[in-house]
Amino acid sequence: MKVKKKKYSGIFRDGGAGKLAKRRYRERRKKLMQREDKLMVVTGVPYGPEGETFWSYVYSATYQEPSLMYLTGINQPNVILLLDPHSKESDEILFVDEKDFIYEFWNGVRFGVGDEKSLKEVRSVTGIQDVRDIRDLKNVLKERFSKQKKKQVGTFWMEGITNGKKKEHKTDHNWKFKTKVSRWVHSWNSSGQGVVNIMKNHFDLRLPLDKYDVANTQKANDITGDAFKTTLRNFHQFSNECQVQGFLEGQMQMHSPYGLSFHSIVASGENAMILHHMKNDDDFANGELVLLDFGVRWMTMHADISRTIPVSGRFNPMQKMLYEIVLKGQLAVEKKAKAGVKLVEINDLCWESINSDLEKVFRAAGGKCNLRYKDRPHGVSHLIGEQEHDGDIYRNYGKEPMQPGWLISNEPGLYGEFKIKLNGKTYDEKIGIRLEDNLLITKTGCRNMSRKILKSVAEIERWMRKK
Ligand SMILES: [Mn+2]
Repeated sequence: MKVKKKKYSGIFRDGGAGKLAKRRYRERRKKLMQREDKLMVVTGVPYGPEGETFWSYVYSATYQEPSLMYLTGINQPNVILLLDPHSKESDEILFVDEKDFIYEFWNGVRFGVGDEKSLKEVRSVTGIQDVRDIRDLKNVLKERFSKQKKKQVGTFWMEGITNGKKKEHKTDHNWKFKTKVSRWVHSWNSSGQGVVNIMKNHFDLRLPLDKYDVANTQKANDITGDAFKTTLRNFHQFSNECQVQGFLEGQMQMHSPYGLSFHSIVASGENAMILHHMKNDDDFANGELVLLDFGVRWMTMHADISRTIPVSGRFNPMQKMLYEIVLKGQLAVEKKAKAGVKLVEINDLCWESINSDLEKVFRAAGGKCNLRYKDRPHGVSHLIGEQEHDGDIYRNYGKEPMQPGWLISNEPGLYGEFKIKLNGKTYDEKIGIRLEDNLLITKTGCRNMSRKILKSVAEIERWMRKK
């Protein structure tokens, strides 16, 4: 049987929209042009799927700068998009490297220019008609800039406010690109406004997911949930963190070619008090809990899930009590989350629920605890989308009313040393418990995209018993 290979799937993510993919990306670019109404340039990543540290054997199937991915679906390095809403010539130009056939012999197809056939290839796959050599960027931008009434150029970088102070993220490629373009624009017109940030409008468009991204998110959650279920069923075979990581990630990657959302956290016993424990090299001790934070991508969307399970297959009474306190906090968030509500509000609600239950349930039963933090260990929610942590990195979105289509994490946790005597038996453990689901915000409430991922004490124990 002859199978047609998906030649461009590695460098162009159609987002599940198939034949409509080009139109979908074009619509996004048009909307951004309407909002910004100015000349813009957006850069992709300057490095390939191995990232910036190729010596550490990192590989990510999806690695494009998310702002460029959102606007074009292109997943290859050294790509820059120019948008010029007032141009009569062409309102969008894609800049790529020269076609490199030796590179392709080794690594497979990559968009490039230099000959008519290669040019046609970029046009037909991406839908962008004006495609040029990236070495011409400066000259083309200068020429386009000279025709603008507004003497400014928009580009994307991360900025926000923390503790009342303006912050700018100055270590990534976006900042480097912004600095370069800024220098150019200043040399062409020192009296103009120079470079301005399009981050706000970009995120306003990008953060509410469309129907394709919602479907992709559901798929990512389903694969992640199935991998978790299979891991539970096989858990009796594992005696350390690394075995669980290998098995769990294998199960996820078997079902998605788009890579993991992030490096999995497998943290047993007191390791779970380290929020981002990633070394995953410890053996399990009898009776302890193990915290898993994991997820896979589908297309450009992510699942970001946490579960905490007993190594033995059975929660002890103290573990169950604490687990259910966390679960209750999580359900409070799910009940309250809807468009118009702010993340800071559900954050307060969550930690109030957990802290008050620690008093009313745990301490009231004679329990003592020494938490690793004052009132709250971390925020209960972050945005998810083109990035596992999406939206501005300073999380100023927490103070804005949530929009329908936002995808948020719901991840309460409890970390510290706990001691209690129950039914004549004393339990004394350093524990980290985190439960994380992904919620799609709607006008009237939210849809829990992770609802099928096993979570109750009874379900987890049942699946860990199944051989
Ligand atoms: Mn998360």
